[in-house]
Amino acid sequence: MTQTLITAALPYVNSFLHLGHLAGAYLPADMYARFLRLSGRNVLFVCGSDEHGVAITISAEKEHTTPDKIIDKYHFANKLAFEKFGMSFDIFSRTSLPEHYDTAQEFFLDWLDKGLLVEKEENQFYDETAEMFLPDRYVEGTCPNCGNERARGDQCDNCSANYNQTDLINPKSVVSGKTPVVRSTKHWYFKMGDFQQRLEEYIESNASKWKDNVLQQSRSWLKQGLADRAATRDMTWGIPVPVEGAKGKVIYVWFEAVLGYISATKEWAKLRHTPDAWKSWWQNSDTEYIAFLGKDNIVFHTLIFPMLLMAKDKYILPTNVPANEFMNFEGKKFSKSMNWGIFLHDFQRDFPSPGQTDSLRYTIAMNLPETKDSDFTWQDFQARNNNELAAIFGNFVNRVVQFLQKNFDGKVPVLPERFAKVNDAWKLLLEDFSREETREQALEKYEDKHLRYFSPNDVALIAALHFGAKKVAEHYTRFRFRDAVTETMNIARAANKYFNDTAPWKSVKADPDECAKTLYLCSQTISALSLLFAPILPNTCATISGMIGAQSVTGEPNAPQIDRWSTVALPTLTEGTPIAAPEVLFTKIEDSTITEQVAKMGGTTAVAEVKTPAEPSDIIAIDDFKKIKLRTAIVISAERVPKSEKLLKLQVNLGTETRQILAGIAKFYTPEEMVGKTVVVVANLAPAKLMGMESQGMLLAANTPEGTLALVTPESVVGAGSEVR
Ligand code: B3M
Ligand code: ZN
Repeated sequence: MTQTLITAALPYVNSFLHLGHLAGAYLPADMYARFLRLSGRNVLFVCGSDEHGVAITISAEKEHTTPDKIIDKYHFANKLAFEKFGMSFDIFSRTSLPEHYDTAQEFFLDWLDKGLLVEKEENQFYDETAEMFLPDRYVEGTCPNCGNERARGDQCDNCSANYNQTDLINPKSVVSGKTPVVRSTKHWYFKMGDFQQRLEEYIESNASKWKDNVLQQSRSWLKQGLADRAATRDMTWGIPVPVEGAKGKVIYVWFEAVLGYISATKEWAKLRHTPDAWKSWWQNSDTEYIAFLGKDNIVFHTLIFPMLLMAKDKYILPTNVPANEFMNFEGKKFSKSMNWGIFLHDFQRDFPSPGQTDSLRYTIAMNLPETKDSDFTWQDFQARNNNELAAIFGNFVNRVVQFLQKNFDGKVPVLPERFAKVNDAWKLLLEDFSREETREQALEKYEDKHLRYFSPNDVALIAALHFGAKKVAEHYTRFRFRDAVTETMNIARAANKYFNDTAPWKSVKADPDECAKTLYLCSQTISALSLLFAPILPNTCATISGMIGAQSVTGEPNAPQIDRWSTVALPTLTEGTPIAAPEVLFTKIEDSTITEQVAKMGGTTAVAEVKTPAEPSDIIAIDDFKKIKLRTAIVISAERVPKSEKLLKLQVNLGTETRQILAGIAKFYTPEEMVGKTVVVVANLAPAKLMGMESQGMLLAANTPEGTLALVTPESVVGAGSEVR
């Protein structure tokens, strides 16, 4: 198969994208697409918004607006957020386009023609108050499979079970909150049983390549036996069932959304003025098709979608479905209602630079939930940025470029006479390497042979590039993205080690020829790293390309189809090429920044105990106490106030705002100790001036028997801005 079609699940446009979406499907899909393009493969990467179904209409009701306003709002917001995140889609389409209506209706009529749809009157939940049938998520209840009390009508988020909504225990209408009644309604049912055997064969023929979680879910569905499944719903929002007498019925969202990949490809073809070009992807046995998605979408892509494609004939089926598990945030499941998690657009507002976007991509990539659920923490984000990207990759580039500025006129060194043949020798070395499987074998066999032009350090560096790139490629090909990223960073580590081991700051005086060669190798390594990191850090790699005067090659769509990956270890920069002054590729992230972000997540109500004063005359009414607004706050920064023994100047985050507070605690707490602490603040105290500075609140602290002060802090993590009462 010579070309690869990549799809990423079409996100519902009922909410903003959060980092969990990126980890589940989008980042691996983008890394994969970029890697393949950089390897010279013909790639088409397709995505778009999923704009129908109950997820959208419920959101519209919640936001007191209409579904078409909802889809516009989130479609454009998500599209922009994806762009800033560096998603290299060839097209990001939407299922509300006429193209998609035509495609979905065409498929539906074809199923009807082929006798694959049967009309049946069946029982469904009906809300008598709202006077409507309750499709899918319009009903909630207890999962018949695991007992989760907040299971949805079509699927349980806890155990991923799918069932008939009338199987729900204790069902409640989401619209009125009342218990629905059962009424009969007519629908078109897809005869899935007809495809049982072909689907079994399809799944088993892929068993050696597919991930365990994907196989297991698919097999367990098949084991239960495929029953008829309603392909229509009683709703007005959606694609109308193109049959007479079907007023008020639409095609079930899952039976049309998956076809959205095809419609999106049609739109892509149309925009390029080659309207038939979509066929060379979807109806071409030379296409390998990889579908990326999160674990809750598996069977829709391994069974339902293939079934619809089989039914239509001529279409290719997914070659692989490398679905991921879920990513949690700071140890807890993402929850929109609890404000727990990180929305992409919030991240982009607080960390707008392209380098910071890359740090996010890197951190998510290192924590991809490939085999089990994983966790994103802000501390990890900081550590990955500071200790890996900045300290290893950024540092190498920086040291080399600075050294070139200082000693080589800011240019790739011209090779001295003694080393004039280095490029030829380099080629020969790589030819020898390419005969060996592993780096160890290669070094053992060929190191000595090449010592005429290269030092052992040089040979080790070139081996790291060659075998590293090979290993990374293998990981990508097997959908092991975490390993791919780890291995890429190991190459950068080897580069740093090379700089240390060759110590050019010594050889520049002791052996200038050797130094020139070392820096020649270092310059080539920067160029190689800018390619190897491109699938993960496209922005940074584009910046580096600019610095070395090279064309930016980051696996973007429509770039010339050249295999650069397999020759990445060869020198590409010519002697004397100017290298621009170093740009800071990764800025260090301070503790206070992280504290601030942690403070923004979540926020439940804290209850502090209040002791009744001893003297009856001190007693106040509850209403008097209620006048004092106590809130938790997180200390973002702290510093001593010059000429004051007592005061610390603090910046504290109250959840919705940051305030400056001057606190008389300098004798008992150092500024360093204070940063990151959660304190209790009187939030509605009139501002006061202390030593010429404004203090916008007061901290609570208790007197200790030793005559010192002890801060009042909540016993468990509550976040910033929680009410204390
Ligand atoms: N819209 C799932 C989701 O956004 C769903 C995927 C459709 S893929 C065709 O969670
Ligand atoms: Zn369940």
